[in-house]
Amino acid sequence: MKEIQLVLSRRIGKTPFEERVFEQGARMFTVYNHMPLASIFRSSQEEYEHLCEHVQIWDVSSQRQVEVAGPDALKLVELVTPRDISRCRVGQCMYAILVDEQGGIVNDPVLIKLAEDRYRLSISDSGVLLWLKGIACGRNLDVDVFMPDVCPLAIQGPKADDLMAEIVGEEIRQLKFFRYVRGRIADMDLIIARSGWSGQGGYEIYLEDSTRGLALWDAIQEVGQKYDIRAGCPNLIDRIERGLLSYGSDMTLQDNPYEIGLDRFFNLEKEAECLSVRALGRILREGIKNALVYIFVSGDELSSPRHTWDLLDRGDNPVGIVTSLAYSRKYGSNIAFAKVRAGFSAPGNILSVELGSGERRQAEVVTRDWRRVCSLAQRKRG
Ligand code: THG
Repeated sequence: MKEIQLVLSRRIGKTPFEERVFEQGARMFTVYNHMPLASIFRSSQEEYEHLCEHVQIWDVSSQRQVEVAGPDALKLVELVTPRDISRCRVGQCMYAILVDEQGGIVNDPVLIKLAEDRYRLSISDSGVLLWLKGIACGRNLDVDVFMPDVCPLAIQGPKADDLMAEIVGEEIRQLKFFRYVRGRIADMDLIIARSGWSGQGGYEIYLEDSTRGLALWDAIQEVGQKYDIRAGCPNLIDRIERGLLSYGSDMTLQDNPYEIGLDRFFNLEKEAECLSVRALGRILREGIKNALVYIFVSGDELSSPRHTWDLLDRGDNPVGIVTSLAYSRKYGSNIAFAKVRAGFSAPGNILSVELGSGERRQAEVVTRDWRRVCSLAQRKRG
């Protein structure tokens, strides 16, 4: 395919680390929250293998921060997510899906509680700032909603623990998943969380002064040399194997959290007022019409669809779409997320995928629960 170039104008934000990302070989980018986000350096497969064995440093500044601060901060956050935020403590992160008054998914941020009256949402690719400002205005809430000068940098891979222990101290090894501490790197006070968008584990460091981005990057990379650290980016193969969903691809405002299986992160019993509770209750009563499932697509290696591919039943009726796909050597198959009509979501169901080229491939529903894909896929092969 002909190479397309991306023009970086003022409308596309500059990240504090991007110079290093460009220098260190990023070849392809996407735009995420109006910021450049690398998607390939060498090849997804090569980077996947390196990520599974060593450690990588990722510029994920495009996971923009939306801060909610003031006396009504908790009230506003509770309004926009069905998750029970009253149980979140300072020092904790929570995967807090945002749902609108009709039950549609607005975003799926990682929420960080900084203080009783101060929260940060580390957002996926949609307009959370304006949504929250609109609600705060409309309800006369006493809060500030703004994007602070804060950018996350991810350190992912099995050697992330050794690397970070060497940089900030041995105690960091004890940090639990989705907890954060304050640490010091390159003379900066930073929030360091055990989180990140990979299946290989690691940390996310929140830079609070964009003029010091390169200093932070260089300090980590210097110590990282002996761990074979490389610049990288979220990896498609790894994230599909791990079951991490991407807003805009695997879920949109048109989908509700039950279809996507994200209802495991909330229940409708929480005490605080919430915009989506009534709609979610109605959706439950009326029945869930679609399901996000894991499928295996037969044949040789395919690349992820630019537009969604249709899934057809045996009578050639469209019954769903493929939302993300990658070839997994671990499972010896193309693996994908697909959104299908509820009647077609049972494991073992055979469908066909209509590729853009007109070619057809067989697709088998493997499981509705992507956390179980590993065991199922291994059983299938064994
Ligand atoms: N880190 C930070 N911000 C982010 C992302 C991130 N913003 C955008 C995007 N990623 C948000 N989406 C997700 C999706 C999944 C997870 C994190 C962010 C995730 N999920 C775990 C899982 O599904 O197993 C754990 C969820 C839990 O147990 O609470 O980590 O990556 N800063």
